[in-house]
Amino acid sequence: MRLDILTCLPELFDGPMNQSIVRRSMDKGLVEIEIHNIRDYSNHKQKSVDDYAFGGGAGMVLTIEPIDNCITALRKKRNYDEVIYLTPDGKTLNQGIANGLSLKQNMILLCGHYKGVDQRVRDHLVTREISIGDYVLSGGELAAMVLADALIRLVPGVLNDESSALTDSFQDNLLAPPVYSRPAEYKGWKVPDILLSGHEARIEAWRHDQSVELTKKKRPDLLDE
Ligand code: 6GU
Repeated sequence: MRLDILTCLPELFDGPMNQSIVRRSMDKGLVEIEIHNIRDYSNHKQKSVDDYAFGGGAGMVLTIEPIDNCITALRKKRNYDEVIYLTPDGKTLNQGIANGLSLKQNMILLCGHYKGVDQRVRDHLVTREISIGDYVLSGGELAAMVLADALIRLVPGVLNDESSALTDSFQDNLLAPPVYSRPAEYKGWKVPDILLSGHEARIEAWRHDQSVELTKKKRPDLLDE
């Protein structure tokens, strides 16, 4: 999987994209991430990437030219399966969307800022719009990192225990069961006996039961889907 992330704040990606699973996936050669500063594609003397909105109103708009220049330059090098715009009015990200996108090869993630991007970018260059929830962030960068993380951990070979992505909460619309580790008793707080029984089939049944009960209690909406 290759992700090309377009942003006017590339420094924001320095930390999170160089840690743990993301770093390892890149070191293993399973994932490539390149951050592009939209400013580098501006034809203005001041390298500006935003301008006033036609018709007036507060807030600057990311202009189409640098974004189109950047996407055009990238498209000359390879084909892209998706150009994803991160925006609070996009489709809310969930595990199903992440699973689907994790099968794609090359994707461009475009981070919005200010009052958003020129509508023509959305109409003509973007193939998909994704939000990470019903609240407003100051830019699409954190959302792009959330999406990247959700996708990268699904790429085969990225997780050490390949089955572990499959047992995540949400993977089958059920919350994950509780987990315990040593000691078996701490301050009188005990681990459920069944988990110490060594009875694999019964343990599996118990875990599934717990998943269903937890989901009913905490996220009944998932059972309706
Ligand atoms: Cl993708 N962008 C911004 N700016 N805010 C958000 C979001 C995205 N998703 C939820 N809130």
